[in-house]
Amino acid sequence: MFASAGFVITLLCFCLLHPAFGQDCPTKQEIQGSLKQIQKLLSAHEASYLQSLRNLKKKINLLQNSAGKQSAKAVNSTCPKLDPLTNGRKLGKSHSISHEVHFLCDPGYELVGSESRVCQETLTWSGQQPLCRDINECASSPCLNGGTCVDEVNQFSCVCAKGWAGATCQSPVPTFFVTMTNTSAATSPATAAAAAAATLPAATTGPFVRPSRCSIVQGTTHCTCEPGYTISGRDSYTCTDIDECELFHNGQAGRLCLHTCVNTPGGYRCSCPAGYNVTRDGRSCKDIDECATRQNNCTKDHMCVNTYGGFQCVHVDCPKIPHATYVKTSPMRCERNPCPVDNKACSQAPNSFSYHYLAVVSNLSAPRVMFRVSALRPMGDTLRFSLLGGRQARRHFTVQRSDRLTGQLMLVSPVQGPATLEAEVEMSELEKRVQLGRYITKITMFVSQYDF
Ligand SMILES: [Ca+2]
Ligand SMILES: [Ca+2]
Repeated sequence: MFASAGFVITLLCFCLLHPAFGQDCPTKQEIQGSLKQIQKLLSAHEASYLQSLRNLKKKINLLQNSAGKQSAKAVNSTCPKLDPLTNGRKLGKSHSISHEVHFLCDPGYELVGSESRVCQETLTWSGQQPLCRDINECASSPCLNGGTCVDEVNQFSCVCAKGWAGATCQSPVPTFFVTMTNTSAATSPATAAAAAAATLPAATTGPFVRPSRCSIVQGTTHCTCEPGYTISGRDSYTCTDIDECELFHNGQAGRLCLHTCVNTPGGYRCSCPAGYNVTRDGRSCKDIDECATRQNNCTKDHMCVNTYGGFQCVHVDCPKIPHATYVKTSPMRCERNPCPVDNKACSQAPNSFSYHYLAVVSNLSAPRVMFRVSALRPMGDTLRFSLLGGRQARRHFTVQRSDRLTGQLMLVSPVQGPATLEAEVEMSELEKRVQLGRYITKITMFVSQYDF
């Protein structure tokens, strides 16, 4: 539009300066018409230009306004700090406008007040500051049959009226249970068991029971038992003693007790037969040494021999053999009196008898050396060792030489106790095949009933 207007103006000026153009130049009316058109164009253009300027100004004002507001907000745009929640926690850390924080209570507590709060344009929080209140588990009166409810954090317990038991006092108490709870408060479980057993007929001493401890988590009741007890099949509120003796009868780790297992309320104990004490680890049995602890009744002319599970009072009498007499040279040894000259029967009788007592456990593994006989000062050139005694001795024993001067009594097969075995080892001394002397060692072996 500007280009066409410029052309008309230029053409007009050219005609005015060069009259030679004469009749080719537009008429005065035509020029006036053109000028009017140009004027119109310019006016329209001016109006549009002014409108653009006004729009621009408006936009600048708007920008200025919003920039001013932003800087005002930046001075203080957060809500005040919120108090921490006792027995609960606050979720959300931003305290800026339009941000939210949420509140959550610990298990066992309920929220009173606003669950969430928003930081408002006015820089204040919406809603009320909440608090966590302990849930009163007793509110629903869960204890039955006159029981008193005791509210605890996240759980409750019932103090039952006499004759009732269970987490909610729902079970009538058997007679023996009353006996047990009365005694167990002040005494050990073992004593309680003994008391219960003592006051009851054997048929009713059955499984020991105790109330369980229950808590309600998200509407579900969970009950637990003291150690040694488990929730019984009857209901989920009664704890029954675990019979460890029955449960671990043939455990992988071996027998629970080496002798007898005694089930007790909440546990178990091992017991031993007479003559034994329970070992420090509580599992095994240890022989009582009656000879060392004066728990024996052996008289003065007897000797006390401690055995596994008991003791023996032994007395040595020298043997009576024709043509020879013996005298006791020590409590365990008899020696032959000197023989008359040319009394062959006497000189061929054993020179001495020695007595030895061994205590062993039942089922001792075999073969095994039980005893050794040695010559201290051999007189001849040869020593011979042999086993005397009947068939019983030969069934269990044999005699071997272990070196030139020593013979040994061997156990060849395990012996099941209780039993007493006897064996005699003869040692002969020879010089050029002529017997110089015979020495008898009598060994008595006390085999216990048990293998511990
Ligand atoms: Ca038990
Ligand atoms: Ca003993």
